[in-house]
Amino acid sequence: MGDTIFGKIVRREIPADIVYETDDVLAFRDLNPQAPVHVLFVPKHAIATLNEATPADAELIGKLVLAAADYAKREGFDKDGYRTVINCNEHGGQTVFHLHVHLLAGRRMHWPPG
Ligand code: D5M
Repeated sequence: MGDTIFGKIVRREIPADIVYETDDVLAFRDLNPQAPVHVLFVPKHAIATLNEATPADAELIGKLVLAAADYAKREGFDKDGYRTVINCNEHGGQTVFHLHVHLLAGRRMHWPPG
């Protein structure tokens, strides 16, 4: 699979506002925030989309989602709540083809999403 801007951020080749890191996951603020808090959680080992994920990726994807939850708790977003989103391909609104979880917080979210 091709490299993306998120791969460059993971390798520290381009700057990002990094807010959280584990051995397997990096999180940084979205350049185009859709909520007062908008952080992207990316696995350091790239998977293009959820379509490419296999059972071998189950542990990594679990760690990715748990990283978002851990950060949300650490920052105190857990009480009021927050939203996590994974977009997939064109209709899902995916623009960067390195799997990532959006964490949105700091305001009430709408449903259904647009
Ligand atoms: O989400 C891709 C998101 O990535 C979108 O909200 C913009 C954001 N983005 C794009 N480039 C950058 C950089 N360089 N830093 C931080 N955030 C970035 P998707 O679900 O693929 O639409």
